[in-house]
Amino acid sequence: MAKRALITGITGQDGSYLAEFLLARGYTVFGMVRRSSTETIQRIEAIKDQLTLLQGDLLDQASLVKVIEEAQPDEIYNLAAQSFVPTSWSQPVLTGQFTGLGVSRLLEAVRQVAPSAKFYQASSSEMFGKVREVPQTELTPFHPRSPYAVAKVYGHHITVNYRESYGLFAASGILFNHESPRRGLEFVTRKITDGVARIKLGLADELCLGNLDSQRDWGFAGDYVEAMWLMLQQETAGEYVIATGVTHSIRDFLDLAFGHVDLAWEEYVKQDRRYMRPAEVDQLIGDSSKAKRDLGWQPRVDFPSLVTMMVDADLARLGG
Ligand code: NAP
Ligand code: F7E
Repeated sequence: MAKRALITGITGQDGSYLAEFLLARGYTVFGMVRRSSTETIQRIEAIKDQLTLLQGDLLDQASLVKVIEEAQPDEIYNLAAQSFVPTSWSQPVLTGQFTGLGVSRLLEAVRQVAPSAKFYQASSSEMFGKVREVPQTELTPFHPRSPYAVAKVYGHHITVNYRESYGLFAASGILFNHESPRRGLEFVTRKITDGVARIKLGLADELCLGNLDSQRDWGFAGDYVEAMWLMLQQETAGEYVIATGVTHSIRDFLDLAFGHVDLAWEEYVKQDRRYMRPAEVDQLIGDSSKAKRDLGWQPRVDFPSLVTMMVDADLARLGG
């Protein structure tokens, strides 16, 4: 019989890639979506007929119980969150509710309704924040630098706690930044590739950014959803760092993205204090040796291919 998977956050970047990945492996896929006055299913438009979408919200316990009762999942992927770091300073309580306590609500519903389901929690490299060591591993202490990161630390620990308290199969992937043409437009990579395409096509003449010096370990979202799935195929649940092991600055990203269309970014990029953060994460670089060894996972798309894939997709979307 086909395995059943439930994805929260199915309308987001990762949710859409994971849904495609699971459908291709013969899964019956359920997606939890929250009510909205406008449609939010653009990223899953092409596959929506193969999905069962169920209405629920991480803020509403009863809705989570009902969604799990209806889906009867073998595997649950909790990808839903308020995921944009700057918004976590302007809406810290809401971020704590969605991104932190939302995990408790979902785990409680799993414990009550489907205790034998395997559970995946989307933890984040942002938990390392002001990093205590380089590169970061599963054992590196956390020092979160934003309300988002603090909420993710809570979500991470409560996942471990439900495993230890109730014996749930609850795994946590500590994923470093991963991007794609489906990345939200407000995140720096997509903001740059969209800006490059607009400038190249004569639709814009500048791009305003914040801190150009921070460094990130950027991978491709399509590679990273495979790691989520692999974590739930193991005999026992654990924590895994998922990263490329290579770090680049925003300036490196600008060099490649503008260079791809034969433009010099220095002529178009302006720095704007509005995009600076109250506390910054300066440098992230992950060591995913454990995932490579235990899951057999490794990234396929390298940094230059990721940047050019995103620029080309934005050029095509905007008519270039
Ligand atoms: P995303 O594109 O921002 O998607 C977030 C998803 O969560 C959307 O489907 C959104 O639904 C849903 N959501 C938000 N609040 C909700 C609520 N109260 N109830 C139900 N659904 C809600 O994020 P992503 O980049 O795919 O990331 C997926 C997960 O991985 C997130 O938990 C993120 O924090 C985490 N993560 C991401 C990265 C990364 O680099 N991308 C790295 C580490 C961890 P709407 O469409 O209705 O807004
Ligand atoms: O910022 C700098 C900014 O917003 C990256 C989320 O998926 O990954 C993501 O969080 C860096 C920061 O991603 C702009 O200061 C400069 O240093 O693309 P971002 P993030 O904060 O790393 C982690 C792993 C997650 O878990 C999160 O959910 O870029 N930066 N100028 C800028 N950033 C933005 N957004 N906009 C700028 O104009």
